[in-house]
Amino acid sequence: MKVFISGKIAPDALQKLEDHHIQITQWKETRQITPKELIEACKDQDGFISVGPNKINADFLNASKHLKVIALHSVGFDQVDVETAKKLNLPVGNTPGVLSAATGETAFLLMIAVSRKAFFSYRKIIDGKWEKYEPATELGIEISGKTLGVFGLGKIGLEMAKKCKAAYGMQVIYHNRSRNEDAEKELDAKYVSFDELLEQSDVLTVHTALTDETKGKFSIDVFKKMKPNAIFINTARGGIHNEKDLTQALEEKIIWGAGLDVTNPEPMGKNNPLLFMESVAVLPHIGSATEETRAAMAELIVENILAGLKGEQIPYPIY
Ligand code: 8YV
Repeated sequence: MKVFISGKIAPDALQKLEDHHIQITQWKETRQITPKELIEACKDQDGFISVGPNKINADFLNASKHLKVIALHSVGFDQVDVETAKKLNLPVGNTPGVLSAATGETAFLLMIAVSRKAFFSYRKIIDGKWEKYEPATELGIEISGKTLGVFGLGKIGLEMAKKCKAAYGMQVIYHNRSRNEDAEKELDAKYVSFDELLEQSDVLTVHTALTDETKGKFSIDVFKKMKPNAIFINTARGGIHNEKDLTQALEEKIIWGAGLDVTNPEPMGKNNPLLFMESVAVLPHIGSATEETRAAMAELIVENILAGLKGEQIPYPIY
């Protein structure tokens, strides 16, 4: 059996596939594979491990119906045309659960970094601009005792909320499509409407999937309903906030700061104004990038591939 991988994955996982006598072809260039190259690369394959933001759209799926399985190197599957995959009866699997802790840690890191203008201050040193002591300029704000608002309180949101409550005694409010009773019990989290979430959050953290419903949800009208001291954190998908509107909200001090692990587009351009703002911290989509999590993700990928190649039900299907 043959599997194409559009990037590098944890070596143990590669070894496991090879132990099963699977012939692997890997995309090793530093640039992302193009849609045309991807179709070509999957032509003679039995399975495909999708690393990176490949569009698993109708064009790709219709040209690749011979595949027995597609294993995503992600929990998010907004890049997949699920309806077409279903129609073609082509199993697609993801990596649920195992990246919640790492992504929660990234959201927490961004919150603290933003609150103390850490990235901006660091760049001042690098740029040789650490000058005389100024007690009343470029000040941060404190987090202790403030209100954390979670937009999408699932597994990742829960990890972030637990840390915020334990470390800073934050009150947790959340908005979801459905109630999260476990979080209500465990963290005394309070369910609120979307508008209440905007009005009451000191830190608003996004942990929902990118869907038609959430695409561009955080627009200027939404930012205008938030507190002027609010910090906006997004470690989910860049498409959930409108980047132009977020920039405006920060420039016009409609909100206080923002921490992003996801941008739109990715990669973000090096001259993007957000990179030069005092109370903004941007990371290059490293939410799940820990040794532990990437190894765990790779294990689930191997399970999906092995089952799919045998024609069995894959253990982590997206539909
Ligand atoms: C992935 C992610 O690393 O799982 C997700 O949804 O965003 C990240 O963990 C990223 O999608 C690259 O494959």
